[in-house]
Amino acid sequence: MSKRIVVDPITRIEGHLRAEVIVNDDGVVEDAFVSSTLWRGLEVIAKGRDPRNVPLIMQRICGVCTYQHYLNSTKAVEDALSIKIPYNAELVRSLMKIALMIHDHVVHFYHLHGVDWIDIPSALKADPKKASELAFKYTNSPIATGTDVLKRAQEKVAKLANSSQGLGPFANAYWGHKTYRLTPEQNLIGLSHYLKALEVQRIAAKMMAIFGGKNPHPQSLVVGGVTCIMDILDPTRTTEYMDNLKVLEDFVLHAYYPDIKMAAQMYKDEPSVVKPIGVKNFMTTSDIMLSRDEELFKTKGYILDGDLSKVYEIDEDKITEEATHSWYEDDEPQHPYDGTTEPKYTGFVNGESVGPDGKMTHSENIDAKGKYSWIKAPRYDGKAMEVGPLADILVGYADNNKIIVHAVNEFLKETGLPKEALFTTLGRTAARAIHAKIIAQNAMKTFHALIENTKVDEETCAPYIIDKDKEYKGRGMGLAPRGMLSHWIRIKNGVCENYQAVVPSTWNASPEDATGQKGPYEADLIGLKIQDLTQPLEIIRIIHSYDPCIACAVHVMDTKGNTLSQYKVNPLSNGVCDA
Ligand code: NFE
Ligand code: MG
Repeated sequence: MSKRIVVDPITRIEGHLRAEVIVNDDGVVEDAFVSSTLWRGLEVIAKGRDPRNVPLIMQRICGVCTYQHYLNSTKAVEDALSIKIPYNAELVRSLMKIALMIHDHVVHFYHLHGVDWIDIPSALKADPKKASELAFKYTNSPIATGTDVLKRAQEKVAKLANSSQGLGPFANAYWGHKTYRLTPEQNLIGLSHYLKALEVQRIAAKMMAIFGGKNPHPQSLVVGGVTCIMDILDPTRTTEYMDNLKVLEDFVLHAYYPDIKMAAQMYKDEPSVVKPIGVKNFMTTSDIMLSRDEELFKTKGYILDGDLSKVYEIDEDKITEEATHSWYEDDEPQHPYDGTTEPKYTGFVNGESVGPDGKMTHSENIDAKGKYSWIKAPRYDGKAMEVGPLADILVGYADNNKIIVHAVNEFLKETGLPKEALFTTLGRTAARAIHAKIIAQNAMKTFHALIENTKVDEETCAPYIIDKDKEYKGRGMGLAPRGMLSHWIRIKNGVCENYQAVVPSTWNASPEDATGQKGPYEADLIGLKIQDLTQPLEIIRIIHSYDPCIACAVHVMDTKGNTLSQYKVNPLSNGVCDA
């Protein structure tokens, strides 16, 4: 008899996501549904606002890819008003993106997804000396793997384990699960890098703040360019960026990437991560300016059904979002310029699912026949698409982007994996490290281009006017850490008339559409064998490989419109807020 497993929340950090799977008697997933249980409605808030303010509001979609919505929203307004921004502004925006990308990739692997691969308590059993020697197998210049550093990492976790809080941030996981494949020594290397990555992510955040004023939510972009001219022209600021970039590059090349090689070698026979993925259509767009004529990810295109022999050009008119199974009024596919976002919450239905003791228990379940998620279903020409680092890598590979081809071939050679392994969960997690490596190795080109250009040109902002008698429309497209992101604006009477953001996690976490076609998360779960129904680590590992960001995907409110909380700020109270 089939059984239902509910995993909720799948991520606590980036908004609420729920997965429900139906398994057969062999523990194999026969059907899967993924639901975002959170709605924010930022696209609705944009309406009627001055287009120059909209990017600042859109930035609040997410504090993780914290710069990305600000940037793409700014680009959308610039596209609508036909503004060409100065080269310096392009380069600075690119440098901020580079910092964001590496920040996000490192945080994803170590702090959000790494513990799906690295069994932390197992690291306490490791011999630090052996682990220290082992680290040289994966890189000639390992980081944070000296015997003393590894011993200290063990001591830190042992102290947590013996404290009243249990394992602290490492509590509540499926430690010891049969599908963990690393040895204690390998787990210890991963643990040490987890701790080191906390420092590295802080450095990356500082880099964004050098040109952005602060992080999260940098403040230096305006429609027309950037405002950080004094930082661009100050050698102490630019040198600080450069020095920090070297730290990031070092960590990516000598910790993150080697750890992924280690994981790839050890997990290549673990069926749950090498199961072929469900949606084999991948889409990406060009991004990351290196210089006036060079972009790192050059291709704006897509591949279909895993076929690496043909790259298709994107026709933006074919991008739609529909809501047959999403909690919005209009079911029909809509182009984002004309997209609507009218909430229509229908809730969950009574049912049962496997409880923590393995017995069936009453639960509120997803209404698979009706509406079941706040996430819409984006489609390209009616097709579901995966976006993200794996898509960027695969489409670039298919398009013969030399940098990408070299990086992918090197990874396959170093790990002994076949090309097909890219089309798996393991491939998706590896692609993100390859992405980080490619960015880290090329970022200095953008930096030098900025230094050279500021010797002859100090422009950072282009003038423009908004004619209230004219109607405009424009979109900002680019790569966010989780994939292709687009913001779409219509301007009328000098204000935003309509706004839609079609976000990476929306593409990937999409529910079914009217034809029954599933989005990547759902399709990926089907066929998955779960070893222990009370410990569905395999589900979590697959979903985390996409790095779901539900704050982004549905852009908080109580569904009944109730006030959640009220804040009274007293400006004379030395910064203390009364909640
Ligand atoms: Ni909130 Fe985001 C990214 C965007 S969502 S993290 O990357 O855009 O997918
Ligand atoms: Mg949207």
